[in-house]
This record gives sequence, structure tokens and C-alpha cells, in this order.
Amino acid sequence: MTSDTAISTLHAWQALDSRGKPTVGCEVVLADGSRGDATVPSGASTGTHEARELRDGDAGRYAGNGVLKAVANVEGEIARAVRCRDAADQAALDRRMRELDGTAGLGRLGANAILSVSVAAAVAAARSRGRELWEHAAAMAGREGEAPLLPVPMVNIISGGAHAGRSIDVQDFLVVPLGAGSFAEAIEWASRVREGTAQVLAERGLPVALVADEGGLGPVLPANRTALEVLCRGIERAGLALDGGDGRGVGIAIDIAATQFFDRDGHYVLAAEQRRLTSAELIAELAQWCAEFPIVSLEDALAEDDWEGWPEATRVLGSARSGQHVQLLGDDFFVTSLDRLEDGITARAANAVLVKPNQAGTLSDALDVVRRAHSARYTTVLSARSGETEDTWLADLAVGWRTGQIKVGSTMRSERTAKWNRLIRLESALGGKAGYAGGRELSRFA
Ligand code: 2PG
Ligand code: MG
Repeated sequence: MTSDTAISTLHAWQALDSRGKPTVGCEVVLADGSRGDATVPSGASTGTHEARELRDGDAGRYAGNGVLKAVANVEGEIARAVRCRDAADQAALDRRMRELDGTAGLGRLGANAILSVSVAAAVAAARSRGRELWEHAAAMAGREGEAPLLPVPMVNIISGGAHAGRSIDVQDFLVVPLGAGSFAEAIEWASRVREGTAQVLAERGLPVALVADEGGLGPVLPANRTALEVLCRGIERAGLALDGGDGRGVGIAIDIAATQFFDRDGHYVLAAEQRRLTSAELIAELAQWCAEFPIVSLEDALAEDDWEGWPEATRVLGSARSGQHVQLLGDDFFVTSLDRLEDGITARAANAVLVKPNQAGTLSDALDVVRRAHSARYTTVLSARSGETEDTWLADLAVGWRTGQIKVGSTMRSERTAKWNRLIRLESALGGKAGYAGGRELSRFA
């Protein structure tokens, strides 16, 4: 007998992401008629080791970025392989697709194709059972009985690097509203900081050339540290306090995205400042920043394969803020890969993992990374990509999987606000039933 949640049909299409680049959309229909759909994101500063998107490569349409081959794979090979399989058994479904692809990076069928099915199946299974997606995600993680947990947001204010025409080398400067008492209040604080920072930039005559890819400010700045100074003044302008270690103020998170400016002979090239640094020199520079500014999290402080530097960076920078814990977050370094995380744990490299489902290629693989991270006392930040859609499944995963933190971009642009709004709505609907991770989350295992 087929179960209600057996997959009956898959339908896929080529959608557009927030950069106007094609991405895969997919709908899964189950035996009981329940439907779930999903569109998948795409990065600009991608790590070498992440799962592979399949793009058409013909220069004629969308400059080769079309995803019609991936769409055809969903409706052809993948549909044939998963038909009649149980959408409620996420692990088995994802395993089947991984076997079918047969490559480590899922590049044959496309990680974009596979993830779209993985997520759409979860959405359909949740609907079939009359559950919210976060509840289904909690069940998937074996945490059904626990209170849902709203994550602390890490919110983009200033961008450089690959997200803003490389006006500065460092990619993203974000705020973590440590002292806010709820998710909604944290977003309100971040929104005020964005406005305050825009005012400070305007007063200093620093032109904001563009709204960056994730909705942050993309100013032309003379040096990377100028962004930190301006951000601090922006926080104060917003009437908020810089984090002083008591958890009441606003902390700064930086995505250095160091892979992006690491050259072949092993140097970190700060083009905006015409400087070339060794790994040790970059660590020293960042330690200086941590001593001067209220930095609570450093993402990709070093390049993706700088395995010598990462343990040192973790040792030095993890406590570079006079006794305060600093989160050392691996993005391109871990690429949401269990194997790389294991190596990192063994090497004592980093103390936190950025989790991007499309780096892994399936929901189950991403969930395995969250679980392993927590068991090794690494904190987790669920993250959107710089190329996103209006879809909101990421917000539900953060709550159900209890990742504790989430990074989605700035407080404007609909593909960003869609996720914040989903979390605000969940917080309001769940009321006292839900917890809010709060600012202590970043140092929960320290
Ligand atoms: C990152 C992400 C999101 P991208 O580097 O953390 O900010 O960017 O999606 O371009 O990799
Ligand atoms: Mg990053």
C-alpha cells in the first residue's frame, strides 16, 4: 500500500533569483494530493569545495547561467528515481538522490536540482501531516518534544568584496543585536543601525555607490577598518550601545571571506589598501580589530584551505577581545561538509559552522552538520546566499533545527525581508511557546 506521503509527481521550472540569475524551482506532489514547492539560492563568493550547481553553459541564454538542464534532470532522472518514495523519510530520499547522482559534489544532476527536490519534498510532507515546516524540521532532527527556538539574527549593514563591486576587500560587516529581548526587537535594532550608518556615511561625504547584493550599504571606503569605525558610529547614532561584554549592546560580526583575496603564492592581498599579508600578519591585523572594536564573530578569517592558519587563528582570535569569546565561523572553510567539519574538529580549527543547505546539496546533509557541530560544542549559524529568492524555508529550518543563529542579509530587499518576516510571524504566533536564543548564543559553548 502506498503511503499518503509517497511522491507522485515532480514539476520543475527555471525561476529568477535576486541577482536576476536563473535558479531552480520545484514542486513535489504527494499521493494524498499535498503539494510543496521550493526555490533554491546561489552564492557569489562560493567555496571551491561546495556542492556543484548545474548551469547550462550556452552563452546564448542568461550568459550561460540557465538551469534548464537541472530542470530537465528533476523532471526526468530524479523523478523516475524518487517516484513512490516516502517524502516524509528525508534521510532515505536524500540518500537515494545522492546515490543516483554518483558524484561527491552532486555536479552530474546538479546540487541545485537535488536541493530543490529535497526541500520541496519536506514542504509537501509537512503539509500532508498538517504541520508547519518548522515542526516538520524539528521532527526531522528528532527534536519534536522541545520548545521551538527563534534564532539570533546576524544582520548585514555594510558590504564590500564580491557583494559590492569590491570597493573594499572584506565582504560583509554585520551587527548582532545581543541585548535585544526578542527576535522582533533584534530586527528593529538592526534596522535602526542600518539607518544610522547610512546617515554617518552621508555626513562624512562617503558615497554609497550602491545597495549591495544582500541589501546592505555598498559605500566606497578608503580602507577596510573604516567600515568598522563607521559601523560603530552608526550603532551609536541608532541610540544603541556597543557591546561591552555584558551582552546588553550590539556586537559586530565580520565575514572576511578571505578565500576571495588569497593569491596563489599564499598571500592575503588587501587590494583596497595595497597590502599583501601572510596568514600570521592577517591574524595579527584581525586581533587588532578585535581589541579595538566590539567584534563578536569572525567568518572565514582565513582562506578555505589554509589548514595551518585556521587552528592558530582560532587560538589567537578566539580570545583576542580581552577575555571575551569571539566566534570563529567557517563558511568556505567547512562548506557545510561533515568530512571537513570532522577535520576541523580534530585540528581545533574554528569554533562555529556556517550552515548553507545548498553547499551540502540536501537537507539531510545540512542537518547532519548541525548535529555534529553541536555535539562538538561548535555553534551554528544557518545562512542564506547572496543570490536568494522570496522563499522562506530557511527561516523554518532555523527554528526547527534550533541552529541558534541565522544570517539572511540586510533589513531591506524582499528576498531578505521574506525570511525575517517569516521569523517575526512565527515568534508572534508561537508566543510563550517559543524560546529566543538571545545574545548569549554566540558563546554558549565557550
Ligand atoms: C557568505 C554568503 C552570504 P555568498 O559568504 O557567507 O553572505 O555569500 O552566498 O555569496 O557565498
Ligand atoms: Mg561567508
